[in-house]
Amino acid sequence: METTKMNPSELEEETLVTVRDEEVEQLKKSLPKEFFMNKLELIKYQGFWYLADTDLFKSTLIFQRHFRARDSDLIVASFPKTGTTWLKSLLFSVVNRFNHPNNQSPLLTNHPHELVCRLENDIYGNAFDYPRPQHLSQLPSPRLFHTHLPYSTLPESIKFSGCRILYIARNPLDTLVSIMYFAMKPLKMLLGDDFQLPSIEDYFEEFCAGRIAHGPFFEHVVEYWKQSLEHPNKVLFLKYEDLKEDPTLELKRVAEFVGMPFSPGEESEGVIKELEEMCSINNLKGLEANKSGVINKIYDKKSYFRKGEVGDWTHYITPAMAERMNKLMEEKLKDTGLSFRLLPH
Ligand code: PAP
Repeated sequence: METTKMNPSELEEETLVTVRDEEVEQLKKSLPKEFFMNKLELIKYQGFWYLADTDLFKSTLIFQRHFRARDSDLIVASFPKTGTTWLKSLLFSVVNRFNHPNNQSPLLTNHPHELVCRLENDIYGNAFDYPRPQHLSQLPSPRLFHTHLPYSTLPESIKFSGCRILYIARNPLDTLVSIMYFAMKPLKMLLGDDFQLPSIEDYFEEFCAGRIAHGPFFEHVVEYWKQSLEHPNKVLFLKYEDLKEDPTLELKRVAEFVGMPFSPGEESEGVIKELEEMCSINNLKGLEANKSGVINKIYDKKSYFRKGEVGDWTHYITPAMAERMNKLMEEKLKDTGLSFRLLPH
């Protein structure tokens, strides 16, 4: 199980992989900079934006240099707030469905982010509760991981080993609203109570300019989309809106992709429906394990479960803004064959 922990004395005997602080600072200085809301420094590294004043940039470098993928690894990839938590819970349930009955699933007692850890942050960062890199070799296969990194910046061993990637994408307007809600507390912590929280209009401008952590959004999505077309056995491209519309179909795609298809017997016994129900937002939201406590010392566990709807943006985004986003989307997705549904059917 991914939650395997070691005690500190075992840790000391291991060599902790790292990148020297001076090197990180040197690199930061050489990179293009911008300010989110004229306040929060962002640095552009390998074509994408990172927050400068957090440990995440350093741990991203460590992850890029040191992670060694196994052919059997399964990696959830996503732009933030596009359905990561949902896909983590679905993938975990599919892969572990023969290991325990549903009423003993670790999902009932652990937050999905604790079961499928984020490589560049949970694992190579300094959140001590998670398995450290030196533990990774001891984890049983298939290991389940997550990353928010764009495809082009992934470690070579992920790109060129047999490991598989499951990418989840979501329409930009719902993604944007979800980011706005989620970022409130971390922004206050980073910038202080006096900081005037950005409005939806502010977020909209920054998002359209691509100036947002892990952005630009469309470039992130298109990179994975193209890989999924060129290498369909390597990258599975899922959309939040499709999962909402037909979870059974999408869950079957996930199970087939990871080499654990549902048998006709499982289907007729309602196994797929049970997994859907277990991973539904209402069920996960109601679990004690997801109601209190924090992830990575900052993020409230409950903040990963808000509304979970398609089209929630209509309550915040004006028709004029939506029109602008539509134009941008057309331009950015032109000739890719990719499109997003902005409203439920
Ligand atoms: P992360 O990238 O920081 O891990 P992520 O899980 O991708 O966040 O996004 C959270 C969004 O997924 C929230 O959307 P909302 O703000 O529009 O409501 C959250 O409610 C939604 N979400 C979480 N779990 C589920 C689920 N089981 N089903 C549907 N949506 C979900």
